[in-house]
This record gives sequence, C-alpha cells and structure tokens, in this order.
Amino acid sequence: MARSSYLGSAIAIGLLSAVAQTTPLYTRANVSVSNADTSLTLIYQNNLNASDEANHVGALILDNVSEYSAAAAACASVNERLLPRSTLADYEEDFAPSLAYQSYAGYFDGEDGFYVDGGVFTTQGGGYQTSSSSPQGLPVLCTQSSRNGSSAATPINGSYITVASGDNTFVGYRNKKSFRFLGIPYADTPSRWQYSSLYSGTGQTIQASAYGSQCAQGSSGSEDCFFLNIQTPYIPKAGSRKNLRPVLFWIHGGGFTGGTGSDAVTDGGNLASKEDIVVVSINYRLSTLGFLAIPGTNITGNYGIADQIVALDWVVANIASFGGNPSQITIAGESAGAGSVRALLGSPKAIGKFQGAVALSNLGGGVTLGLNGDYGTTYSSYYTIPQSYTAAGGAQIFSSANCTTNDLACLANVPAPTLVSLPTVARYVVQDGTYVNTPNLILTSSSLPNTTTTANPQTAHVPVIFGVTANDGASFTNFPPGNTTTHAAGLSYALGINATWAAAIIASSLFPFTNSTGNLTLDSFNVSQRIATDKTFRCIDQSTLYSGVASSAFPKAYAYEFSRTIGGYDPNHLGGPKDNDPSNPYFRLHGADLPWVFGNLGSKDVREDEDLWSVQLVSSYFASFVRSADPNPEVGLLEARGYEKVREGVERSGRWGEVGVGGEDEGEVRLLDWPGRRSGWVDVEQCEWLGYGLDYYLKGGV
Ligand SMILES: *[C@@H]1O[C@H](CO)[C@@H](O)[C@H](O)[C@H]1NC(C)=O
Ligand SMILES: *[C@@H]1O[C@H](CO)[C@@H](O)[C@H](O)[C@H]1NC(C)=O
Ligand SMILES: *[C@@H]1O[C@H](CO)[C@@H](O)[C@H](O)[C@H]1NC(C)=O
Ligand SMILES: *[C@@H]1O[C@H](CO)[C@@H](O)[C@H](O)[C@H]1NC(C)=O
Ligand SMILES: *[C@@H]1O[C@H](CO)[C@@H](O)[C@H](O)[C@H]1NC(C)=O
Ligand SMILES: *[C@@H]1O[C@H](CO)[C@@H](O)[C@H](O)[C@H]1NC(C)=O
Ligand SMILES: *[C@@H]1O[C@H](CO)[C@@H](O)[C@H](O)[C@H]1NC(C)=O
Ligand SMILES: *[C@@H]1O[C@H](CO)[C@@H](O)[C@H](O)[C@H]1NC(C)=O
Ligand SMILES: *[C@@H]1O[C@H](CO)[C@@H](O)[C@H](O)[C@H]1NC(C)=O
Ligand SMILES: *[C@@H]1O[C@H](CO)[C@@H](O)[C@H](O)[C@H]1NC(C)=O
Ligand SMILES: *[C@@H]1O[C@H](CO)[C@@H](O)[C@H](O)[C@H]1NC(C)=O
Ligand SMILES: CC(=O)N[C@H]1CO[C@H](CO)[C@@H](O)[C@@H]1O
Repeated sequence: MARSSYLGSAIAIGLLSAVAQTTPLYTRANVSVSNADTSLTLIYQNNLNASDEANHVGALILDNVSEYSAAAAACASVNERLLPRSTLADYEEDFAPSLAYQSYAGYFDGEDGFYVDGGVFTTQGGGYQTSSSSPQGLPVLCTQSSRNGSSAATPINGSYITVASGDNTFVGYRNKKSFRFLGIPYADTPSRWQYSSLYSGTGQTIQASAYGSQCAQGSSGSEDCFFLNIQTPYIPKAGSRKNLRPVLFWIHGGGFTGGTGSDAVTDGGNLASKEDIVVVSINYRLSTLGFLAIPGTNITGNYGIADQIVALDWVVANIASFGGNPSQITIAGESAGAGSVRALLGSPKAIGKFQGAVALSNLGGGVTLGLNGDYGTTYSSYYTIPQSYTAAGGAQIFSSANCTTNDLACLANVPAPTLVSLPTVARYVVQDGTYVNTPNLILTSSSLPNTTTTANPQTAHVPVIFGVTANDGASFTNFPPGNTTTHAAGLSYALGINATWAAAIIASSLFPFTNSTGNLTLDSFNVSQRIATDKTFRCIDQSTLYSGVASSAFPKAYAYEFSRTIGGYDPNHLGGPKDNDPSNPYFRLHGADLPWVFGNLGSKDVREDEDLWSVQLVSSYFASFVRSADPNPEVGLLEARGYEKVREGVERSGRWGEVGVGGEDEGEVRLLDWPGRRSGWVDVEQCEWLGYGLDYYLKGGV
C-alpha cells in the first residue's frame, strides 16, 4: 500500500499517469512539486562539456519509500516516472558514477538499492543487478524531464517546486543541472541611502522562477533590486537538516557601478551538479545609490556592502531549507566582488557569518608610487567619508543633478537612471565606523594578543584564496598608438605616467624591455601590463597572503595565478593567441577566470581539449575549497564520481600547497593551467620597488 503522503492530489496523479508515460516532455499538468514528504536529490553527471550536454540525462532521487508498490506514486508526485531500466542501461556511464558518489558521500547506499521501473537496482559488486524481490524502505530513482541546463531556458510544466522557509514559501523549478530559486527578495526595499534590512514579509508565496531586476546601472536596472538566486542539487525534506551541502556565496564584480547576480557566466548550475555544492548569487546597490557618503550627515555610505551582509544574513537564516549548510559558507567574488570579500573579511558586521573567502583579482596598491594606481587603490584602502565625498565629486553630483549642494531632498528625487549616469558617481567603500572601521584589512602581529593562538579580532579568522589572472593589468593599460617611437613613450602612454616616472622604471632595470616581437608598441605594452598587473593586482595579494599567514590572522591561505584563460575584459582588442592556439603567447585578461571557476565555458570557446580539462580541474579546486577549506580535491571523491581527467590533472599538477612563510613552501603560488604548476612568489623585488613588499600589511599597511 502506498504511503498516503505520496498520493498527493488524486486528480494530479490521474492526469500524470495518463499522459506522462507516453509523452513525458510535453502536455504535462503544471503541478508544483513539494518536499513535504521527501528530500529531492537531482543527479546529473556533468563533464562541463557544453557540446556534450545533449548526450546526458539525469534523475531524481526521492527518500525512503515504504515499498516498491509505492514507488511509482512517489515519482508521480514529482511529475515524473520510475526510471526505466533501459535508461539506466543506456546511460550507465552517467548513472554508475552519480550513484557511486551518493554512496561515497553517505547520502544513499547504492548497495542496498533504489526502486526503479520493474524492480530494485543496486550498485552491488561494482556492477548492476536488478531484482524483483523488493526490500522495504529504499530510495527511488525517477526520471528527470527537465532537459535544458541553460540559465536562459524557461521552466517546463511539472518542473516547479515549492519549498517553505521561514514564514514564506518559494516556488522555484529544476532545470537539467539543479534546482533553481531565482529572484528571492532578501531585503525590504529601503528609502534611498537607508540601510537595508532583512525581508520582513510573512505568509507570502514568492514566485522564484525568474531573476529579479538588477540594481540600477546605466539606463537599466531598478532600485528595487534586493534579490538573490540559489542553485542547489538537493532539497531536504521539509524540516530536515540532513546532508546539508556547503555554500558558495557569490558577490559579482563591476567596479561597484555595474554587474548582477544573474550573469550567465557565473550561473551556479554546473557547480551544483558537478561539485554537489549550493551556489548563491546576490545583487547589491551600486554607484551613488550604493556608495554615497556625505560628511556631517547621516548618509555614511557602504549601502552596497551592507546589502551584501543582509543577503548573507538571509542565507544564514534560510539556506538550510534549500539544502545548504549555514555553518559552511564561503564568500567569493571577482574584481569589485573581491574588493567586497576583502571588506567583509574586516567588517565587524560580517565576521562570523562565513567560514571561508575567495578573492579573485581584487584591486589595490598604487599608493606609494602614484603610478596611475588610483583606480585600484580604493578597492583595498578605504577613504574616510570626507575623502570619499571629494573623490566622488560629491558637490558635482548635486550640481549636475540640478540640486543645491547638500539638498538631500532634491537628490532623493532624481530618477535612479539619471543619478547613476551623472558625470561623476560615488563608488568607494568608506570607513563608516560601522561596516568598515579600519583604513585597510588588519593583518599585523602587533594587533594580536598572542599570534600563534589567537585570531585577529578585527579580521575574520578563516581560510582564504587570493589570486590574479597572469595579465590582469593588461585590461587596464592603454595600448600605445602606432606613432610611438620609444619604449619610454610607450610606458608613459600605457600607464598614464609622466616621463620622470617612465625613466625611473627603466633605470630600475626591474621591468626590462625585451624586443621579443620586434613590434615596439606591443613589446612596450607587454612591459607596461606587467607593471600594471603587479602594482594593482599581484603585489597586494602577495602581501595580503604573506602578512595574513605570518600574523596568523588567516589560519591558512592559498595563492594562484591563472595561466590559461579565454576572453576577459579586453578594451584594447588584444584578442587571444595567434591561430587560436594557446601555445602561442596571449594575455590572460581580467575577468577571464570566471568560466573556469564556475565551469561555464561555452562550446564555441573551446580551442583544444586542454581548455576543457583545465576548466574541469580548476572548478574542482575552487569547489573543493568550498567543501573542505582545501582546494586539493579528495582522490576518493574523484574516483567515486569518475572524474578521471581531474584526477589526472591533480596528479600531474602536484599538491596545491598552502602559503608558507619561510621554509620550503614559502610563497607557494599555483599556476592554473592544464596541468597546473607550482611557482614561488612572483616579482617579489618588483613589488618591493613598487611599495608593496611581502610584509606591507604585516607592518601595518603603511
Ligand atoms: C502547461 O500547463 C498549462 C496550465 O496548466 C497548460 O495550459 C499547458 O497546456 C501546459 N503546457 C504543456 C506544454 O504541457
Ligand atoms: C506553472 O506554475 C508556475 C508556478 O506556480 C507558474 O509560475 C507558471 O506561470 C505556471 N505556468 C503555466 C503555463 O501556467
Ligand atoms: C525510512 O522510513 C522508515 C519508516 O518511516 C524509518 O524507520 C527509516 O529510518 C527511514 N530510513 C531512512 C534512511 O530515512
Ligand atoms: C535551452 O534553452 C535555451 C534558452 O531558451 C535555448 O537557447 C537552447 O537552444 C535550449 N537548448 C536545448 C538543448 O533545447
Ligand atoms: C537622516 O536624517 C534625515 C533628516 O534628519 C532623516 O529624514 C532620515 O530618515 C535620516 N536617515 C537615516 C538613515 O537615519
Ligand atoms: C539640469 O538642468 C539643465 C538645464 O535645465 C538640463 O538640461 C539638465 O537635463 C538637467 N539635469 C538633470 C540631471 O536633470
Ligand atoms: C600619435 O598618434 C595619436 C593618435 O593615434 C595622435 O593623437 C598624436 O598626436 C600622435 N603623436 C605624434 C607625436 O604624432
Ligand atoms: C611625475 O609624476 C609623479 C607622480 O604623479 C609626480 O610626483 C611628479 O611630480 C611628476 N613629475 C613631473 C616632472 O611632472
Ligand atoms: C627590435 O628588433 C627588430 C628586429 O627584430 C629591430 O628592427 C628593432 O630595431 C628592434 N627595436 C629595438 C627597440 O630594439
Ligand atoms: C604591433 O602590434 C599591434 C597589436 O598587435 C598592432 O595593432 C600593430 O599594428 C603592430 N604594429 C606594427 C608596426 O606591426
Ligand atoms: C566534448 O563533447 C564533444 C561531443 O560529445 C566531443 O566531441 C569532445 O571530444 C568533447 N571534448 C572533450 C574535451 O572531452
Ligand atoms: C599579550 C599576551 O597575552 N601575551 C602572552 C602570550 O603568550 C606568552 C606565552 O604563553 C605569554 O608569556 C604572554 O604574556
């Protein structure tokens, strides 16, 4: 006798059993699935090969059905059918590792078996045995009719799922790769320049199957933009906190003036399915709406940063209902998102709410030499409110908005698209005394009562990864015009520096010009982008990691440099390698790391198999860090999941060691490629000369 809990609506099941068996993909009733009686696990063997997606199918696993006779109704309750044995056979290479991993992770014991169409399916003895003798109380394998894994695909009938959390219910859906809950409101929309607070609605049914608006930027977006998105491989049974997965909390970049959590390149579906983690992405206020700070008023700035922390609060409070572990959250971001991660590492309002941090291509440095470094400095060295107001051209914000200076009522009435498009906008993290209360991240021994045992109370004591793309700075360097006749002139133009500084660089002999292509502008640009990468990206990361480990502010830390990328931010139209062959030289640009971290390389982009293999390897590194605070994947997990290329890559690359201070592992920097390689600190002397020695932060960051 079927458990009544799986019967659901008799009408719905009647409809489904009549139509679903012959045409599972079409003309299905639009009935939303519930987790009231069972957990739902979405399995999909994901090799990240976009060209290969059509050749794979997944399945749903439901909990603990009382007996075989109840299994069909259980699948019908999720608008699916018992998985046919023919599907298991046809896709054995998908199901064998997916189910082996379920056993490896301790979720379901494949040797006990699963109910499938016609009997029980076990993974016993390394092979498949079916049996019609049906033990009681097994999980059940159901078909998965959502066959499109694109973030742009609209949900199909029958794929909706309703989950309760807090006092609200959320209607999301599943696609090929994960359950998705999009456009969840995490905060009430406050008045302008008020701090947001946790969403206060109760008893609401929130449609979470489409992204919410991005925050106002350019002529698009809205001030009503307090949305987050969840991609998860697993929904626990309502009220259960069993088997919760680690959470990646993603903060997008975009210079604090642009970007969105709904960017397809950072969609979490591939990580959710390949790595069995929960991915959350958020929106936060941008530009003058997110960062205006006015001296002597109660407009104290950091609204965008405060939004991120409210989103984090929402995740801590609710993510367990969506399969995520609120005690195992890694915050991560790229560019301004990495600047946000850095700010949260030092924010008293955020410390304690996350357990790991990843900063991809954060900006900073540039203070000492003033080498046009200012565009990066403010991401890591925080202005006071008066400094920020001056730098943002605060008075000009009022005047260009046709408001009298400090007429806040007037400014509050300027339409958002106008405000964020004025000639000058606010976009700086500031020392507001509440969210950010230090001039930079504190990584000094002297601030520690006892360096070996005690966490720096001003800095989150969590494992971190910081790193760069090999040529991050090339994205922010001007390509010299064709009439450039000397390297000095090339340096001046490329870096926006005067002849005195260009001469000083050449005299230092630290950044030698090599006439390697015979093309003066290209060769000169090549030197300039090295300087730009060091001064704005690399040196600050190395001193942050060295200082953080030496002071024990961070319990451990990892460093990387991307050596293989595609695309990225390319205002100079530098393009990729000649003949699209990665063995030829090319620039690894800012932002080109995202498809690697998220496993989202498009089919059109792949130049050679190694590209995809390195994406498989690198996404495993970052997800492993989210899972275990160690980027080195467990070999047992790779074996269980059948990730042979990742395993090969891990072996050939060697262990990604922690940053050490002194000794043999001093300055372990992982060069991410296929396979990866180990390097020591890069350009130490150059960084010293640029003013950012390894102990820059250890000495207080001055
Ligand atoms: C989806 O559901 C709606 C509403 O029940 C129905 O009108 C429509 O025909 C269904 N579409 C498909 C393709 O099954
Ligand atoms: C199907 O149900 C979902 C969730 O309730 C709803 O958002 C969607 O509009 C419905 N689709 C159709 C075609 O009725
Ligand atoms: C399955 O359900 C039975 C009866 O409800 C319960 O005793 C048993 O612990 C459950 N097993 C699992 C693995 O949840
Ligand atoms: C998936 O959906 C996207 C967006 O609608 C569409 O472009 C793509 O062709 C679909 N893929 C398949 C395999 O149907
Ligand atoms: C700031 O002060 C103004 C005027 O005194 C008041 O209307 C507004 O609510 C205050 N804002 C905050 C965030 O306290
Ligand atoms: C300010 O006033 C000028 C002159 O009337 C007008 O051209 C301009 O569009 C106004 N700017 C804004 C932001 O309203
Ligand atoms: C070089 O070319 C640029 C435009 O590409 C021009 O602005 C500049 O005046 C030229 N400089 C010289 C010295 O001819
Ligand atoms: C060159 O630039 C540096 C840094 O901005 C500045 O300190 C210096 O005064 C400038 N020198 C000349 C000759 O303009
Ligand atoms: C660079 O090398 C080319 C030949 O490859 C030569 O013509 C040119 O003069 C060299 N330029 C410099 C600045 O050394
Ligand atoms: C030098 O290289 C740049 C970038 O590839 C190119 O735009 C430029 O035309 C080249 N100059 C010469 C003289 O070949
Ligand atoms: C990706 O999938 C396509 C289509 O199945 C296949 O031809 C190609 O070899 C795969 N690439 C890699 C690197 O496995
Ligand atoms: C500031 C402080 O508490 N220092 C202590 C650190 O630990 C050493 C050895 O246990 C003590 O001697 C210090 O007093």
